Amino acid sequence: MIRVEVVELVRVRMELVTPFRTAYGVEHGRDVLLVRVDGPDGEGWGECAALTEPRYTAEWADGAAAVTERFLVPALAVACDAGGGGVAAVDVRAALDGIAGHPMAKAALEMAVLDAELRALGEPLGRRLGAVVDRVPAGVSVGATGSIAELCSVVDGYVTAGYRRVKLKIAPGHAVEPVRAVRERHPALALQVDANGSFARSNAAAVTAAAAELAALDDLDLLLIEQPLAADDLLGHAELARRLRTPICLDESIVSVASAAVALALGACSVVNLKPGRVGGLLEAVRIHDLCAAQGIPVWCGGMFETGIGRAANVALAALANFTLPGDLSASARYYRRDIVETPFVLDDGYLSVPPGPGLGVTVDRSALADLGASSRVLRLR
Ligand code: OSB
Ligand code: MG
Repeated sequence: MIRVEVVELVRVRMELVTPFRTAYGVEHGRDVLLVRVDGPDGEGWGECAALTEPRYTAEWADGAAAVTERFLVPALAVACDAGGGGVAAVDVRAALDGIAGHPMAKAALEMAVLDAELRALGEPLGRRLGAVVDRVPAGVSVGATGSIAELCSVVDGYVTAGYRRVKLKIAPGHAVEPVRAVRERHPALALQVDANGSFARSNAAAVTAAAAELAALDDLDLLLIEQPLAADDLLGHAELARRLRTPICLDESIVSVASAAVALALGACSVVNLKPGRVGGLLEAVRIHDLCAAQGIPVWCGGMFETGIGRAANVALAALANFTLPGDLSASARYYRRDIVETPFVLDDGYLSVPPGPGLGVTVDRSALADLGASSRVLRLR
């Protein structure tokens, strides 16, 4: 239980070190939304995973800020009033349940309350979530490039830096040649691909066309193919899984424990990408982790170009036992010239360390925020 008197919404534009091309568009940076809760028990920080534009999923940063201010913070205030001024992190989700959708906005507020609660208790997030290791292998997600030669040189750089797994973005017509070229240069590299749902909307002809192109990947020894079809096309993914040898992994399709249970029951995937923002919070992510563990389905932690704040949460989550594949968890410097936490995440022998301190275990760098031109809005709960 933590008493919340103030919610501060901090906005900051963060430019990516290199633009990131996917099947759905190019990301040049992120309009980051941070949520800070404060009160007599201390402060806590959360980061909203929403990107600048609603292309990956429906959420977007300005929309998340608006729904947080207008609906989520008032709902949290109601819960705090009912709880004598305070709320427990485990109760945040239910407190926000009256508002439909907006999982990334909700996840950020839950993260902030969880951070505050854990800091007050002196308990690290990893311990609360059930972490079993103190460092996690780092993977890197590589955007599409203008040429295969450029892709190979980018991948070479990450392999040299020590990344333990590489993910390549693919799209229809660009799913095989670039991946084959990387595989030929790096025969033993842990390699996987992500289509961001670009292989068509739900219809049988589209699944057949996707299978025809993606079948060529079966000889390239990939760990998995991530989200080939549209988010809602679970039957299509199940059909694809029957036609391909490479495991199918779902990202955009998995939005809750319930959707994960359906995907597993249908055989739509045999691996799950878990992003706390996409599923509405770290605590829901743990429940999906547990469901997958019980069914022998490995999970790994996806990324949303998080700053050190969201990264700290992802790394703690990825330290749970059933995160048996490396995540999209890269060093701060792979994303941003300057991170907004005092101790940026660095690669150590291809691993990132789980911060051992209380809560998220990171200290927000207010001077970095100021230098980056951050703005802030302070909302009072009463
Ligand atoms: O599909 O996994 C994805 C980034 C933003 C939105 C969606 C995705 C991604 C990535 C990069 O692949 C993950 C990262 O390194 O943070
Ligand atoms: Mg993905």
